[in-house]
Amino acid sequence: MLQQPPVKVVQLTSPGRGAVTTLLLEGPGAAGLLDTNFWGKGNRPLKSQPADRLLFGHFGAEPGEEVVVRRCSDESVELHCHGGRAAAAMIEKVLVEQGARVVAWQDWIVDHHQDPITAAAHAALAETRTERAAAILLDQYHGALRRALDEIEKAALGGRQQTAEKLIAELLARAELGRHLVQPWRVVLAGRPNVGKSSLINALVGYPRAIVHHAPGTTRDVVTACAAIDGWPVEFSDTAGLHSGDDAIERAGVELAERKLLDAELVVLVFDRSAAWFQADRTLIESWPETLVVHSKCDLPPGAGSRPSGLATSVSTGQGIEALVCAIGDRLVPDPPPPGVAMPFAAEQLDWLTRFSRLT
Ligand SMILES: Nc1nc2c(ncn2[C@@H]2O[C@H](COP(=O)(O)OP(=O)(O)OP(=O)(O)O)[C@@H](O)[C@H]2O)c(=O)[nH]1
Ligand SMILES: [Mg+2]
Repeated sequence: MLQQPPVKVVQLTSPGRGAVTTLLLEGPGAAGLLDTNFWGKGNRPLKSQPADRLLFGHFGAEPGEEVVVRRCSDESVELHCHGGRAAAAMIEKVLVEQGARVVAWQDWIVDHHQDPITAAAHAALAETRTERAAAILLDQYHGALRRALDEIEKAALGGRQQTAEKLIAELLARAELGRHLVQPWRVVLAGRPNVGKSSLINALVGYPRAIVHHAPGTTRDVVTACAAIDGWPVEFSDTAGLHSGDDAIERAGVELAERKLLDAELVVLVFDRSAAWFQADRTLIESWPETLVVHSKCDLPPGAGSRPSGLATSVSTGQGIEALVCAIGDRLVPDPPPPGVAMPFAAEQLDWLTRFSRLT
């Protein structure tokens, strides 16, 4: 006789503290397994209750954990308990002792989709942070990327190699954007000490994330903050002022800053417009030619020396901050994709495209 597979227990809400944690029990015997542990009003078995009715009761030995239960079918039951790790962990432990198997939500998603692209889009949707990125992932969930891949395959099989290559190139050109639907763009603010980097990151994210002080050398560690620019997820990093000093802690801060700069997708170099322009400033720009140049403190009288073009900003008056946000958005995504466009967003999709392009 075939043995029945164990009931799966999947946590559908994010791990960690929250108001409510939702567990799904799925598989043959799911409602029966919950019945063994659930006692609601009148102690009527779950199976005898109408489907989809919300039932309040308790789970486990008295006094039990307060839960709300919904039987979608005999093979699928939702259980909502208090948020936080303890309640869900206790319920999972009891169910596992009775033969259930805990399944990670990512694996549960894969089991529920025939197409790996739909499964990947479903999982990525749970990880994405902005509405725009979610809309693009939703397009992939609804088949935009699958249709594009099918078209490539059809073109290649039909001997239309050039069409296939063109379509592959189009998709690969969007790969960087696709990667950032879940991973934020890394934007690093750098410059000499006291030029206003921390003030600027605070203005960009809209709250006082980094310490601002009139003494140079205030920021030593890398301070990060996440925001959305034009709907794209961005991680800003504030760094220690770049200079060569004797203080060991400051030197360690500068080394950290330099490492962060190497890892950046966009560097915003900040210069204090109210201070004189030095040769060291020019050298800094030459070291980071792709950078976005900002001249800060433009509410103050300008310092001596002619300086290269850049965006004038002031956190005191707000001048140039909106323009800086737009400039960062334009640099990261110069050519925003139209709605509904196909976009690869996972490593295995890029592997497929690269392998397929070698075959055509
Ligand atoms: N008037 C004026 N002052 C500013 C502006 N931006 C920053 N400041 C002042 O400049 C000083 C240094 O600002 P910070 O933001 O701490 O500079 P920083 O580049 O992060 O400095 P370090 O962390 O030491 O490298 C503080 O006294 C700020 O209040 C501005 O736009 N206008
Ligand atoms: Mg600082």
